[in-house]
Amino acid sequence: PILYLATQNKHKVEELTALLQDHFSVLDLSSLALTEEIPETGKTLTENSLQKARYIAEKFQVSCLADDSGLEVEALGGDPGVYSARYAGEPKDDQANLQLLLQNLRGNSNRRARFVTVLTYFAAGTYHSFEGEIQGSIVELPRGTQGFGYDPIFQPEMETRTFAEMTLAEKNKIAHRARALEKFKNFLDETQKC
Ligand code: ITT
Repeated sequence: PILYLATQNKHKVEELTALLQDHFSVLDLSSLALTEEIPETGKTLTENSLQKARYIAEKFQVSCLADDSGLEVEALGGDPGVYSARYAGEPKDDQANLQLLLQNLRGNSNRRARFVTVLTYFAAGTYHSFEGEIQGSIVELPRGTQGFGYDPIFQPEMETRTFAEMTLAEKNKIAHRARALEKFKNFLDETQKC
């Protein structure tokens, strides 16, 4: 079966494709005539994930999987959360977001944070959502060059390296996105048994 990834983030495409290619022929949006940004106006990760999946599924009549993710920092009351992509304003800028987060946490000894991903699978008019999370902490200074987004400042619990110091395969063994995807795969296995 063919599965479109309803995301305009090439790093998500990479991570998701690595985990899904045994189950699907995975396609990104480059083969669809999409010129606009996928609308994303919800107040929660779940709303946004569904909105993005529905938009692509209905516009192109395809089965798809959307991903909405956020970094929740305890000392910042859960920010940037659903606003993670535009924390430092428009246009989206990963480096500016990460620097602003470090600045807002400066001098704060509570560095606890978690990453959350909500995946939504939209196929044949119905949808299902799957959440994955990982606990960790925000380091003082960025480390590592792999990954994307907030990876250089997020160190998962029980690890000595940030996500940006791990290979894609290492990150994909433990990360929020991979955990949500594990639930999606279990769902597929269950429904195929019926
Ligand atoms: P799409 O909406 O097109 O999927 P996006 O990049 O806008 O792509 P989100 O709306 O989910 O994605 O925004 C999530 C933000 O959090 C964005 O700034 C990412 O860089 C960051 N982010 C998401 N997953 C991450 C991960 O695994 N590691 C580090 N940062 C991540």
